[in-house]
Amino acid sequence: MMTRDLTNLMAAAADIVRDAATIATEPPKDLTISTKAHRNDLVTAVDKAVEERIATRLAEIAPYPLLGEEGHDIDSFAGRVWVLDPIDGTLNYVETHRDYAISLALVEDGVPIAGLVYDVVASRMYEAIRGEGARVNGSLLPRLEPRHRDDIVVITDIKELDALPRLREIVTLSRGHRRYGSAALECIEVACGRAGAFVHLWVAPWDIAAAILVLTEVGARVSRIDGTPLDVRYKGSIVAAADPAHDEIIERLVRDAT
Ligand code: 2AM
Ligand code: CA
Repeated sequence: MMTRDLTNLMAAAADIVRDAATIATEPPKDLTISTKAHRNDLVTAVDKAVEERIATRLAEIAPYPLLGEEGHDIDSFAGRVWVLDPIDGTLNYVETHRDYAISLALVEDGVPIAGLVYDVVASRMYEAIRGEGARVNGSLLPRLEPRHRDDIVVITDIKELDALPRLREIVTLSRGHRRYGSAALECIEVACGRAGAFVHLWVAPWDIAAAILVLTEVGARVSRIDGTPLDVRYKGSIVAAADPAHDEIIERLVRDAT
């Protein structure tokens, strides 16, 4: 598929995502909240309805297999696969009513080639196509300026600070830390230069497949917490940061034992 075809496909996918977002902003009365096994892992009927709407409409325009958090599985990552999180930041959706996103990536042989992250409440559509840069509502995002570890805001959570004492040191020496509760939007904060780094111990393919492309298209670096490459097909940790902060964080976390 030519880049132009991919651009047209992702424009159509963006329309589908915006349309499905109205289920979240104006949910039908019969959708009720239920809980998964963990009390913090809320899933609403809205997640499922958004996923259903997007899956149905994507099948009409580009019927690739779809991996979705709320009930769509795939046999393999061979060829092209849609990867969807219908609501990333479900707890925010339920509790704070902001900072949640729809994340949709097109992944080819395990590598994201196009991605959309829609910040629903802010009405901001972040888009990236591999090699073509990243955009927000159509405007090109600038490449990131170099940032150093001690000169950035770090997005991370108490779980990470408890598990990684050296991350706590990094945060103490940094400008401070933030936590928004949507991994996709937290990656976007880094991609837009508002935060210098995002560190999370446990993200799933649907949380980050689209946002990673936005990050790499603006020149951010992305890896696992031990500095090894991040393969979006597998769950695991993520360190996303501007250069050279990324190397400096990994250096402190893994290589610098003193
Ligand atoms: P979700 O809202 O789609 O569940 C919150 O820490 C961020 O990490 C959210 O983006 C959340 O996605 C994601 N996440 C994925 N798996 C998680 C897990 N097992 N525990 C906590 N957060 C998880
Ligand atoms: Ca989700």
